[in-house]
Amino acid sequence: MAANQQAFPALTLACLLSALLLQTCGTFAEDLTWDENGYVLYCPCMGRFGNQADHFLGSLAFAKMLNRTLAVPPWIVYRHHTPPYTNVHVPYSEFFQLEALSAYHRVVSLEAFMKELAPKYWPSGQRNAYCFETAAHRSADKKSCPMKDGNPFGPFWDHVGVDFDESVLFGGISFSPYHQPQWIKKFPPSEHPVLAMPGAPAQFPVIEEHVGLQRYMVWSESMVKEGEEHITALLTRPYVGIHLRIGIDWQNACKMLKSGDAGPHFMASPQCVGYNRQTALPLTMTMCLPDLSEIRRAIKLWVKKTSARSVYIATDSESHSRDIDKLFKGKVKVVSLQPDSAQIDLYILGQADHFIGNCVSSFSAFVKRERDVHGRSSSFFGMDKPGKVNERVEL
Ligand SMILES: Nc1nc2c(ncn2[C@@H]2O[C@H](COP(=O)(O)OP(=O)(O)OP(=O)(O)O)[C@@H](O)[C@H]2O)c(=O)[nH]1
Ligand SMILES: *[C@@H]1O[C@H](CO)[C@@H](O)[C@H](O)[C@H]1NC(C)=O
Repeated sequence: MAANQQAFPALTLACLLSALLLQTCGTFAEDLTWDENGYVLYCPCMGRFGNQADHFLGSLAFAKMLNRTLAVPPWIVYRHHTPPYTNVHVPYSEFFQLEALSAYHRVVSLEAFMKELAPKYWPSGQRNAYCFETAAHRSADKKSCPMKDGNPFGPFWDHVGVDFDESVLFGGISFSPYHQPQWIKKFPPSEHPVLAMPGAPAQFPVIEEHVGLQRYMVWSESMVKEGEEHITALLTRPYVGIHLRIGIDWQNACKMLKSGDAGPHFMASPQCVGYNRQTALPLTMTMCLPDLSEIRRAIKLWVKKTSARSVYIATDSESHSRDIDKLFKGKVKVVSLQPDSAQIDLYILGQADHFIGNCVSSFSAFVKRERDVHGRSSSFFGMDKPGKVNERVEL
């Protein structure tokens, strides 16, 4: 722990100075001592928010399994149709409290790691990349990890200011607990202090064992404030929140179900058909892509069951708010905010008195997990009781 004693006075001084100038001391100078047990770094390079969140939970578990500190990456937000027309890297703490993760495991933001620790303990010239042999075989020399090849990989590591020097390859192991001893043996932190990987050391969708880690993802104060303001201004409780994942990209994805060879496990579907492949319930087209009649049926059912006074519609495209409005003849307020930030939709759906989600969407899965943590009720289009096939009722 000698390293800590050296690092700390320097940090304290920097902290004092910045405190005098900016009054921001406590936020980034807290306990940034080097962890002798090493770090896990990764790029959340697959998918959008829902996918990244699934991967985040698995990565958090992986870091804990190896007893390494997780360097929590920023979220990658794809803003290709609205300014600034490029990838935006949003610090974890803008959406969620970084400190809340500490109840489960040691974390540091990747930004703080780069600023405070990397210059001294992971300097340029010593930055190894770690990846599967199979990933490296696709590179020109067949032995380099594809850390910065293409988008979002290149922009991500450029954003954090990292170039990689050497590649360290591995094979025959997975991220599951079964291989924990191999990881420890192969990569002792004394020789491999920083495991930096091109993608998340986790599965998609999140495995059943890690679903409960959602409880450590706690909304940031600013998100709570903004979300609550919208709820107060727009909605009357009780309210039903619905997620309509029905846009053109989703229509195309769901077409794969038609051929019949997708099976019940398709993207986030284990959340509603069950995680066990042998006992999984069938995944229907209605569950993937509910049509207007199913959307109407489910909303009507849950508005009645919960005596809801308003309905909140989050959507990737069309809100169908006129059609939904007609169902209640003005007696129930129907709201679709279509906010600039998807996280506002997630927050409002999370707080609803009942939630109707899309079984196959990881965006819905985020909401479902959060609601489960707090004991709030959820269902899916095409599945009123999660884990039970809908009875066919002709309307
Ligand atoms: N604001 C908002 N955005 C949404 C909604 N549904 C989908 N999106 C956007 O579409 C993205 C969907 O990607 P993911 O979050 O990874 O979740 P997914 O539904 O599993 O979709 P795929 O990535 O296409 O597999 C979200 O991250 C949002 O950016 C919605 O109801 N509201
Ligand atoms: C895990 O790492 C922490 C911090 O480096 C250390 O204090 C602790 O002893 C380690 N635990 C085990 C079981 O190795």
